[in-house]
Amino acid sequence: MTQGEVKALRGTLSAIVKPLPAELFIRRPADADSGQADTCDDTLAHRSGNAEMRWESMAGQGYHTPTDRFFVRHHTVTPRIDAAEWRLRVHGDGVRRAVAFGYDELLSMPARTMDAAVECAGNGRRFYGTQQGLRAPGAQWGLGAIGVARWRGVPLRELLREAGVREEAVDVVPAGLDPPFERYGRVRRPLPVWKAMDDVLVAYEMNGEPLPPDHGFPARLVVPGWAGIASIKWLGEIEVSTNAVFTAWNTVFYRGIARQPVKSAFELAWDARLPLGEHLVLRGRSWSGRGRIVRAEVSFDGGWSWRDADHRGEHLVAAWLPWHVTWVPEHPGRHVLMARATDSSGVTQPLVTPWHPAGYHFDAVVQHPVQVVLG
Ligand SMILES: Nc1nc2c(c(=O)[nH]1)N[C@H]1C(S)=C(S)[C@@H](COP(=O)(O)O)O[C@H]1N2
Ligand SMILES: [Mo]
Repeated sequence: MTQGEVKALRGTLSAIVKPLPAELFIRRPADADSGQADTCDDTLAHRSGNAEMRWESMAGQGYHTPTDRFFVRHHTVTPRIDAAEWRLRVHGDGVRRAVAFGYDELLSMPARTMDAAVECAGNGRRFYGTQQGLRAPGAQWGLGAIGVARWRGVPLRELLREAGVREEAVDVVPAGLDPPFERYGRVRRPLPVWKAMDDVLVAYEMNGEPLPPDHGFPARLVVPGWAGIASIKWLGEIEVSTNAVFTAWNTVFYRGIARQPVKSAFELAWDARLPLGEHLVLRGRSWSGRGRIVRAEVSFDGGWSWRDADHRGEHLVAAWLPWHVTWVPEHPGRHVLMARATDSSGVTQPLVTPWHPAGYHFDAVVQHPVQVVLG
């Protein structure tokens, strides 16, 4: 086989279509040694599509996460869908009539643009083990299972209105066209009808381009503030039900979670090398699914004292707040950087997150190690 043939073959076997260069991504395979098959992220390692964004790759970037480094999280593989053949069906006993939309039809409807984060509920899971001494099963994400993009599409409520939502409707259940996941069938995550009618987008564009295959082409949901699983990719159908609906994705996995908690990250590599005695500008971002970020603080002494970080007030409800602080490292060797934020609901990141058996919603301050070296 030629190099090209090997590459092509690998392409057909891998879960993710886009390149995953090591300077942009960390692969996070399913948790092989947990012995626990019932956690969502425990797909077989060779099929699992977990690629974490390296936070240092956001340094020098603008507000949005460029698509080439946006994290990817799949239950199986990226399906290749022909937009000309594709239909999005809206049906169920919660609507007056079943309707279907083609790709061109969707593109011709009144569109909205929205800056919003998509973040995996398991983002930060590894710190249950590394900081709190109790490892949670599942992909061991650092803080890079989040991205903020500029999404464009049609508000979900417009599609639901065309189908005529009944007063008795309770749940809206979008399903993906990716292959069924183990014995659980297609990825389906029920949304309460109030959220579906509020701010959910049926997105067909990401950062000004058609959605790429890995991020849901031809269309995906973007559910602001909620755990990533709500933002179903490769939408094929939406069932509206007058009963509460239960699927694996609100019972076995991701049970009882909706809004994402407050978190913060530095745009720095893990164990980054920083020059001694220089005026450094350290940058980071904070976000919350529950409101705007109103304050970001940084500590260089293990949490004894905190300094306010500066920001320009660019803090959108459903996205993140970029901030920066200056620091002159005065001693060589290992240091720990800490950042914490407060959102408009009044919540400040704690030092310890209560244990969660599936490792969701780690929101404690992360201890970020750096090495100060002679410039
Ligand atoms: N159809 C489908 N939608 C899906 C998933 C999936 O496996 N299949 N994964 C979900 C999860 S768990 C997350 S965190 C986000 C990740 O979105 P991204 O890959 O665009 O970053 O997609 C969600 N939507
Ligand atoms: Mo996720």
